[in-house]
Amino acid sequence: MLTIYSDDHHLHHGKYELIDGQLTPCFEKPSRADMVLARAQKVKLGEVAAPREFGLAPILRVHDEGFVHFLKDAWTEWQAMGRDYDMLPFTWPNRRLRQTIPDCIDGKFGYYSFDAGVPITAGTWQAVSSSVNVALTGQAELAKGARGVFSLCRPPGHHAAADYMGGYCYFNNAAIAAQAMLDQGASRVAILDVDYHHGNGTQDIFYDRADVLFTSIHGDPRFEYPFFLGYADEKGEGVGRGFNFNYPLAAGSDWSAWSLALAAACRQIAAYAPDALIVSLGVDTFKEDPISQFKLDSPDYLRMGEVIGALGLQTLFVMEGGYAVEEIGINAINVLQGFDSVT
Ligand code: OKS
Ligand code: ZN
Repeated sequence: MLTIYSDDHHLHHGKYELIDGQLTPCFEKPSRADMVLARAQKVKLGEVAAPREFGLAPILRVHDEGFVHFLKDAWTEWQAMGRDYDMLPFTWPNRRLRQTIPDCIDGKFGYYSFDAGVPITAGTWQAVSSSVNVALTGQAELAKGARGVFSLCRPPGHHAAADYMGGYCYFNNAAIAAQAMLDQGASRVAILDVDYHHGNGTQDIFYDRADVLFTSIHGDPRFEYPFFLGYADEKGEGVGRGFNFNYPLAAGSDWSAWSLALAAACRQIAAYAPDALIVSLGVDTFKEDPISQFKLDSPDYLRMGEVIGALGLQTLFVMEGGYAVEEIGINAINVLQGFDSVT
């Protein structure tokens, strides 16, 4: 399988995030993608290609213009305040607060985010733009006829909605790739989000649409981030009703429970008969993941890839989460090798 990868992700390396009330070194760090790339090369998964530049147009098909320009100019505005350390937001427009866009950078950051898990550094814009290009280059290869392509995106994207970021995610790489497929003539695209966390951003972007089916298997939001979306009764709205499916699972879920949800999601995807499938590939479902509570083991990821491959669809894998850095390469690449083994 072809992998799309850029070193530009190294330009994004936040220092701290808030976990359990403590400022902690960021779990979402450059070594994650380095380990996945190293494993792809070690097992000779296939060619590794650099992304092409797609510019802002495909991003603006999904994201709000004010949001995109906020992200583009944020570091410059921050520096103009005499600050040279990581940006973090700290105030959000909660219930009964005004949904207005303040002039100052701190106010704007709160407006365009939903948590403090999105540090902005000097290289963040370059890294997040490049991550989108990695997804779009993979999409272009799929459009040319590839059966499967791996977009090794970093930073990840599935928590980012049209006009807000959060949870290590800035631009929604998978959603931008899905919209590009539709814009190039696809009628229906399915997204399967296997990351441990609910893909709230992707769900929100396509919630009122029937041309994208969104399915997600994740830690039950009653106990797990992002807490405020990802419940089983979220089925879509308007013409999008019946095109959104969530499988929240209990803490401690292993492959036996997880694979039942996968089988159900795959039945829905098959019934939808999409032109292509996008997999939001997070491997934070792993038993040793430091911030997650599922119990998948490394061989389970081979099975995951086989089940996804058995759908027989053209499939774009887009990297999302996974923080057990020692095993992230083995686990992510196992999914792709499992997929390749049935094609
Ligand atoms: C707290 C971050 C909470 C978890 C963020 C989860 C990111 C992730 N600062 N999403 O898939 O892996
Ligand atoms: Zn995750």
